[in-house]
Amino acid sequence: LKRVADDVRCMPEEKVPWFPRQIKDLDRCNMLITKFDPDMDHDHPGYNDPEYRKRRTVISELAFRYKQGDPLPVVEYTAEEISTWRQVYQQLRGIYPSLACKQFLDGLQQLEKECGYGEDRIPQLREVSAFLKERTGFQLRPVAGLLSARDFLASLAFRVFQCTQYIRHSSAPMHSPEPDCCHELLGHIPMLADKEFAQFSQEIGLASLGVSDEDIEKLSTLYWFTVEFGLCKQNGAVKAYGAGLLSSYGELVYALSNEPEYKPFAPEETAVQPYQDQTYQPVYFVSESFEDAKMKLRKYSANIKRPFTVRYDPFTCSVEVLDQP
Ligand code: NLE
Ligand code: FE2
Repeated sequence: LKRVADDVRCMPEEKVPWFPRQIKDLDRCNMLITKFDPDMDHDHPGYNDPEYRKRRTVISELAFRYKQGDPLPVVEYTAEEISTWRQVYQQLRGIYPSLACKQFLDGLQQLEKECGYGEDRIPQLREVSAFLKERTGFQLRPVAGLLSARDFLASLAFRVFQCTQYIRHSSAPMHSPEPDCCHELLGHIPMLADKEFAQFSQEIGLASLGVSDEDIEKLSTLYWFTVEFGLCKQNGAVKAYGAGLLSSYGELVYALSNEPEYKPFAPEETAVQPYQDQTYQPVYFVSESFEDAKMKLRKYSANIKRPFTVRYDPFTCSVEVLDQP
């Protein structure tokens, strides 16, 4: 393998989209999708609540100002915010044992024992990031809202998970179309405490660097139906491993109710399935096991065409770009 010139514009294939090469380049991976913004979307439950919108602005500022390597911002949550968290936590905690996959339950148990998870307080990103770093090398960075798929996936290549820090509106605790701290802390973090899942998440990230818009779209659709809304068989029962389900009481119950449509997980087909991001999914993909979903998605990612290969150097936290052998 020979090393190619540092500048991607010099590569044989002309139009390789820019991608981060060093962990500090993630400061440039902050393209937001203003889809469910409480200031712009009339259907957002916070649209008519000026207090809530003000609070969102304050918390967004923390993310906009953040630079890689800064200590993670600490948010003093209000009594109302903690009460929303409590409601979400209590309700979900009650149904996790019967509906969540084993890897998730293990992770959550560790977080409750060692990272202050519980219904009485909202964990701070700073402590959760330190916990994950020790377990799987993942770290968190704050983000102001829903990110573009390309930027979100790119951060995974560096074992960085971009997390929102605001909480959903108190009038709609059971489901939110946009990510919030309940979604990150309850849906994603327990899974990211699993070594293999962490490895697999980074591989998806690496596979996304510099690929075409079309491949990003497919990869993010796959991410959607697995990491966000995936179901898998475990000991003869169907369980949830997707973070979007594990942070929404309403959708978690619905997804395992036999009411929606279920299809076997098959990457080529799943990658082109149109998806629903306003409300519950009409269709879920079920894999034979958690491992099966991981293996199939990993295989798919590894086969995406690129005129170069990438390799992560954990010593320098950077991505090396190499010519195709
Ligand atoms: N529907 C999820 C929830 O209510 O927590 C959020 C999904 C974000 C993709
Ligand atoms: Fe998510």
